[in-house]
Amino acid sequence: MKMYGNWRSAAAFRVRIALNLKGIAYKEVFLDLDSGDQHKPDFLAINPQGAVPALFDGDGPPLTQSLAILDYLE
Ligand SMILES: N[C@@H](CCC(=O)N[C@@H](CS)C(=O)NCC(=O)O)C(=O)O
Repeated sequence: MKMYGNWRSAAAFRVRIALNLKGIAYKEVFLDLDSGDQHKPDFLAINPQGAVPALFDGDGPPLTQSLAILDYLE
């Protein structure tokens, strides 16, 4: 899996913790929220809400909203 996150995002932490507890391998792409990476067109194409986390499972569509992602992982 591939997750877009940020080191101080509580929502991204939620997903990171679940991925680690479940032993799911993932790669994390860190967005610099202070610099506005979340508002750049490349990321808005992934999550039009301009927020992390966003998770990709294989070639599937991007998953957003941390609680919905937790549900998906479960
Ligand atoms: N309800 C969303 C909240 C996502 C959210 O607000 N993420 C924050 C970081 S914790 C963010 O990306 N903010 C972007 C910004 O501040 O522009 C979730 O649980 O995933």
